[in-house]
Amino acid sequence: DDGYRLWLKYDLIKNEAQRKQYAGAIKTIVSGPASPIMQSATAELQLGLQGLLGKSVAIQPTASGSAGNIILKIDPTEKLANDEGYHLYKKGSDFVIAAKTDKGVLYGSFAFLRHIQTGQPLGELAETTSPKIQLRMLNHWDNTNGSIERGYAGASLWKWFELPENLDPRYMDYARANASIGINSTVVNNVNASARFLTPEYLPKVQALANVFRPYGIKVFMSINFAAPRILGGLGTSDPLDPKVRQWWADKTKEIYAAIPDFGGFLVKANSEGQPGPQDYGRNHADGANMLAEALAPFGGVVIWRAFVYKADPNGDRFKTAYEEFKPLDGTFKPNAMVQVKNGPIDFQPREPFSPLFGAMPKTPLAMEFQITQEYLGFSTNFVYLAPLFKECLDSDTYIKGKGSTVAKVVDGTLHRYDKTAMAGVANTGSDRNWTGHTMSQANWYAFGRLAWDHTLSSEAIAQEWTKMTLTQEPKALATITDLLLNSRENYVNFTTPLGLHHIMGESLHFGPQPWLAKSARPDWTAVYYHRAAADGIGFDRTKTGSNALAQYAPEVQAQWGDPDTCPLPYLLWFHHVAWDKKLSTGRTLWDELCHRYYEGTQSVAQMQKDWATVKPEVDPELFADVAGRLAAQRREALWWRDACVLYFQEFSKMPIPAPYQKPERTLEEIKKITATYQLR
Ligand code: BDP
Repeated sequence: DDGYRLWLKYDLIKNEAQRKQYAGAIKTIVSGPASPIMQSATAELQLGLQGLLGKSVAIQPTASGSAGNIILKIDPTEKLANDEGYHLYKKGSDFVIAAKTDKGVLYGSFAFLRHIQTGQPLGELAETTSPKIQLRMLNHWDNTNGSIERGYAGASLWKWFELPENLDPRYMDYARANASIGINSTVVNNVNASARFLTPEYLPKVQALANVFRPYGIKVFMSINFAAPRILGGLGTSDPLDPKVRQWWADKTKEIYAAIPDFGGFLVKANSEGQPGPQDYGRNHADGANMLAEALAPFGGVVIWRAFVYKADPNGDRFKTAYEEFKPLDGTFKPNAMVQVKNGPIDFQPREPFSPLFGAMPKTPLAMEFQITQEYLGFSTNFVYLAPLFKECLDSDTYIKGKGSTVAKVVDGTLHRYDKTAMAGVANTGSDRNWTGHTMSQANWYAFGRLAWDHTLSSEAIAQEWTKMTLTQEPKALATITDLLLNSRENYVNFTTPLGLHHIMGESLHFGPQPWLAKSARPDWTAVYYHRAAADGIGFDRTKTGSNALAQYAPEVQAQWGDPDTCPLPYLLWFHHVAWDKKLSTGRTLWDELCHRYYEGTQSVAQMQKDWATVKPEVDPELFADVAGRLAAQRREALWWRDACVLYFQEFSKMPIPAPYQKPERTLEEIKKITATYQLR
C-alpha cells in the first residue's frame, strides 16, 4: 500500500461474516435524478462497494424489488439545516440517502460508505447532519512554476505546464478525497500571488481544474495579486478608488466567470510581508476588499481578505497588529466580503492563544484560517495530529457575549449572525505518491474537513474514524494508534516550545531550533524578540506592564491569562516574563519545568517509536515502514531541539540541568553548527 488511496481504500472487508452480512443486505444502487454530481455519487458507491464487498452492485434508475436498494433521493422537504446536509436511514429493507440537493446526496453517499468502512451495522443506519460552515476550503500555496510555499510533500499537484490539455487523473482523486470529507472549495494558488494566474495563459488551466472538480461539488477560488491592474493592465496604478482600476477588476472578473461560471471568488493577501495592497495608495483594507467585492457581486462571488498583517516595529508587538488594523474597519465591508483570520495572533505556531480578532468584529464575517501543512510543526518528518490544535482554538471562549461565546460560534456564524461562514486550511498536499509526505499527515487533511463540517466532533472520534479507514480496525492496534495521534501534538510542543514559548525556530526555513537568532531582516522574524530570555527570566510580557496585548481580549479572558500565578502553563510565556526560579503549579521552578518538558517531550518520541512497533502485525508493511522511518528522524530532530533549547536558555538561567536528566552530550556551539548547516542553501 503506497498510501495513494488515502482513507478511501475500499479494500475487501477482512471479517467474512461481516462482509457477507453487508453483501447480503445490499443489492442495487437506485440512482435518482441525473446530474453530474449524482453521477459522482453513484459511481463512488459502486466503486466502494465493489472493493469492500467484492461484488458488483448495479446502478439502476428504479428499485428492483423492495429489499437491498440504496435509494438516492433529492427531496427539498427533508428537514435539514441546509442544502448540503444529508439524511441516511433505513426504510424496510432498503437504505435511503436523502438530501435537499445532489450535493447533499454526494456527501451522504460518502457517509454511507464510511459507515461500512468503519464496520458499523447497517441495521443502525440513521444519521442526519448538515455542515455548520458554508465554505469549507483548502488554500493551496502553489506557484506558477509548480513549487509550493511551505509544501513538504513534493511539488504542486497542479501540473501547470501540461494544463489545460492534459488532465492528470489525480485531479479527480483529489476531488473525491475532498468531497468525502465535505470540503467544497479550493483556492488553487499561493496567497503570495503571481499576477500571471489572471492571464489568458493561466485562466484556461484553472478552468480545466474547475471542470474536473465541479462534479464533486468543489468550487474554485483564486488568490490575486493586488497590483494586477498595474502589472497586467498597464495602468499606472492599482489604487482601489481609481475608476480605471475598478473597471479593470470588473472586466477581469467578468472574463473569469465566462470561463468558470461557478467561480467562488478571490482570496487576498495585501500589505502583508511585502505584498502590494490598498495602503500603497493611502487606502485601507476595506477599500481594497470592497472594490473586489463590487466586481464579484454581479456573479455571486465573494472576496476573502486576509487579516495576516504586521509591521516591522522593534518596540511594538506583532501580536497586536491585525486587531489594531482590522477592528476599526468592522461594519465597513460589503456584504460579499469576508475577513480571514489565522487561528492565533502570530503565525501557526505549535501552540497559540486564539486570535483576539475572533469576537471583535461582529459586523464582519470572519473566516478561520488553519494551517494543515506543518510549517512550524516539523514538516513531514514529524508525527503531529492537528485535530487537538484546531479544537483547542475552536473551543476557546472569547466571552464576547458572555460565557460560551466560543471561537467556533464566531466562525460558524451563530454568535453574530454572520450570513457568510468559512473555514480554510492551508493544504498539506503535494505530488508525493501518498499526497502528504508523512502517512500520518493524511489524518490532518481528514480532520480538517471533518471539523469544518462539524466542529463539535471530538479529536478522538475523528482519529478513530480515520485510523479504521486508513490503517487498521484491530481493537488493540486501533487504541494504540488513537493514543499516538492524540498525544502527538502535546509531545511536539514539549520538545520544541513548551510553556508558551513561540517563534524560536530556524530562520526563514521554519525548521529546527534557533532560539539564539537575534538578527534578521525584521526584528519580529528573530527568536529573541519573542522569548526575551535574560538573567531575570524568560517570556513576553503582554500584560499592562508590557505590550498590553492582553487588553485586546474580553475582561474574562484577561482575568484568566493576566496573572502569572493562575495563567494556564501552556500560555504562560505567551503573556508573562517569568523569573527562572519562580515556583510553578507543578511544584517545579520555571527552569526545572522547562527542562522537564524538553526532556520528557524528547523521551515521548522514543515512546512513540515503541508504541508504533507494537502495531506492526496489524498495519500494511509499506505504511508501517514509512511511519517507523519518519519517527526515527523525528527522534533525532527532537534531541536537536532539546539540546539547543536547554543549552541556550541555560546561558541565562545559569542553573544546572535538574536530576534525573543528564546534561546534553553536545555543546551549544556544536548544536549551532547543525542549525547553521540547515540554513545553507
Ligand atoms: C507564513 C509563511 C509564509 C506565508 C505567510 C502567509 O512563513 O510563507 O506566506 O505565512 O500566511 O506562515 O501569508
